[in-house]
Amino acid sequence: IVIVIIAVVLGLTLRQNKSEFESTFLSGCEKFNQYDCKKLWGVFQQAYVDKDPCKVPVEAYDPLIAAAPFKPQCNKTMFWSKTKDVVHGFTEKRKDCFVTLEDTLLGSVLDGLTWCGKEGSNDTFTSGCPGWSECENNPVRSFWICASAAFADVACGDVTAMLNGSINTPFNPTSIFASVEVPRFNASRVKKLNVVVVIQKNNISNCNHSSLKNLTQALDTGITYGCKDVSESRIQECGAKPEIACGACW
Ligand code: N1C
Repeated sequence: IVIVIIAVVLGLTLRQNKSEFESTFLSGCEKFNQYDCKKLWGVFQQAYVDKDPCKVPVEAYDPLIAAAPFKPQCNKTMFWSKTKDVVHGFTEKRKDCFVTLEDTLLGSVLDGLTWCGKEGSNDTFTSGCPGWSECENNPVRSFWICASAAFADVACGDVTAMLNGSINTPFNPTSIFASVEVPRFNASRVKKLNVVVVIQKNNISNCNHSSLKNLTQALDTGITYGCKDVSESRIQECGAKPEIACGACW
């Protein structure tokens, strides 16, 4: 009898963990109307369940992206690298100006989450999953690469990227921005890339940084490049004052 009770409690706990992640996914999804969230959950799970968590390739998420495709939002797409908090602090207040991947259904639902599967199980696990660089083909990293590529594919018009002036290499070749997004900007869709280097008190880089030369060289011929050093306080001011026109923020 004791064993049965332990087994039932254990079974319930495991089931609850599983449905906690599922509930997070579903409630995040339901904030966006017009999607069949149960169906999306099923498609999402198929990318990684019952798989070695180091053997989930980027393409595993293609069906998910196809089921919830990104809509082109010309002149409003915002990319970023190592500036997540500044960018989202700003974009959450100025949705009229810019949209990031986290403002889309898939980006917002999965932002900040960790998940993986296990061979021989149909469950989703949220602990004991491989870290970002522990193995290349892990479920979380492959998702962000797949989603970032698809998001960059639909970028059009003038696009913006916020980079960090407080680090040694604002345009880092190992970042998703440099390795996945920039190479997919297509001159037939993207007219100009506006880089904003976020300047804090102790900045060590700015628009003159040598890594940004590599960025200009990586751009498809035909895409114009511009760069501005903008203080973090100015970005916050623009977030706080909706009366400032998007084009006048910096
Ligand atoms: O490697 P990064 O930055 O250059 O990636 C940022 C870049 C953005 O332009 C986004 O479009 O790639 C996209 N992206 C996300 O939207 C995203 N949300 C959350 C990439 N990664 C994302 N994350 C998590 O941030 C992800 O799990 C990984 O750990 C970081 C990468 O951010 P970074 O190194 O600052």
